[in-house]
Amino acid sequence: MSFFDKQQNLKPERDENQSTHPPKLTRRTLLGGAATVAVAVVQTSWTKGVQIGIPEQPDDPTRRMGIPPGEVGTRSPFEKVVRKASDISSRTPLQDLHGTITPSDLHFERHHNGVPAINPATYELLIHGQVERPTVFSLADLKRFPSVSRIAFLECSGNFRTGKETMSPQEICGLTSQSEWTGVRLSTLFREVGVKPDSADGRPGWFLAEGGDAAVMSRSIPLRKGWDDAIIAYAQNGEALRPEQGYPVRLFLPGWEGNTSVKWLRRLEIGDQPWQTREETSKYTEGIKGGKIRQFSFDIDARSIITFPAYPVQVERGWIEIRGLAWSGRGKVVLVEVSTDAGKRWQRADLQEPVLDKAHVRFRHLWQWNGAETEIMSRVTDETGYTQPTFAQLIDARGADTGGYHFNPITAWQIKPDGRVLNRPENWR
Ligand SMILES: Nc1nc2c(c(=O)[nH]1)N[C@H]1C(S)=C(S)[C@@H](COP(=O)(O)O)O[C@H]1N2
Ligand SMILES: [Mo]
Repeated sequence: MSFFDKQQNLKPERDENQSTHPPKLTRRTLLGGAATVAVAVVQTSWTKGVQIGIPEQPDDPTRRMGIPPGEVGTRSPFEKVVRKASDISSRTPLQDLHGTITPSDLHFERHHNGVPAINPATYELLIHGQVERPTVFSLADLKRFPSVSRIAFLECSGNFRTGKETMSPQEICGLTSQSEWTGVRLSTLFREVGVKPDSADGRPGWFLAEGGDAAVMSRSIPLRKGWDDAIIAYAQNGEALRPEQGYPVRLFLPGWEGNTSVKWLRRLEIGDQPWQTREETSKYTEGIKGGKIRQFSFDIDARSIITFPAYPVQVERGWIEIRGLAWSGRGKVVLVEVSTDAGKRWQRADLQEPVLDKAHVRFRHLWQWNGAETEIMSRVTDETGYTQPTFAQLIDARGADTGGYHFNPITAWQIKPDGRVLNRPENWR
């Protein structure tokens, strides 16, 4: 049946809530399904609108003055897009987003002792230790240096959950988000205070990054990363950092586990060995085969996930654009493959340009679903040649006790004959 045939089938809607007006076209009307279904969807979204407190809608918005501009924008009240939050973290609703930039108010949050209130006027960053000129920088000082902006993801290395079929991308791996970060290169400040490129005996140097929150969260970072691409960030997506993201200043280490991007940064100390802080000894280490524990797993391993179709959506047979995100902390994504037959055959997905270094990349793959039960999944390969592993490969490499960090398995979605999309039970542990 063609699009035009379907239009003929649409009958004018008549009920108590709506006076007679031309039937509205919905995406559903355009893409398939019986005409009666299309009408039902219009009514459903209308009813929802009333329930969530939308002011009474004129039948024709062109006949009534709209609301005037406000000081800050708002999200349409029809868009029920939220971070799901616990006491210690909130998660980006990956299944509701498009493109690659995470709206700042939907960036995931992870804090070890809450969000501190820091006055930017009295804020100070101390850089000391093995430097020629120990220095205290105000926020204004930091903003005077040459600045840099960079689009990159931030992911918590504890970003993996599974255990039931009814889990969305947000629940499985919502601790990853992407922003444009602006600040001063740490290498600029290193030169300013006189950090020597290497310690005298050639050992790699380290620096300690310390937060000014109630957790006083601290991590030891190889100096190399500071010289390479570390940013002392004061802005995110064009505005000052959000308090939840470290206002007024955070360390941002592109591609490295989120924990090292210390928020509410107040102190950097230069030294020649790691400080062995809590976050790099009892936490943020993971088991490897043979009962050993690996420390300082800084890089985020390449990962991808299909964000559409994914739980909780229900799909209809016909053309479906499979969409998802892929990223690697080690560089650029070079290949994303999608399987629509439970991993038997893989096809190259399209990557949205520009493909940026250490950044979320949007991939897409057109698929015609015939209505039969199947599984869909994606896997990414980065420029180092690393390919995203299966759950079984990860368990095998780590031994039984995975510790839960740096767990980036291929995520598969079951497509049920009725169109429900569910997390695959084989991923359970
Ligand atoms: N000072 C401080 N920095 C911190 C944390 C914290 O609790 N305190 N949490 C870390 C962890 S575990 C992660 S994953 C990231 C989360 O950054 P976000 O909340 O901006 O997403 O910040 C890191 N930096
Ligand atoms: Mo984290």
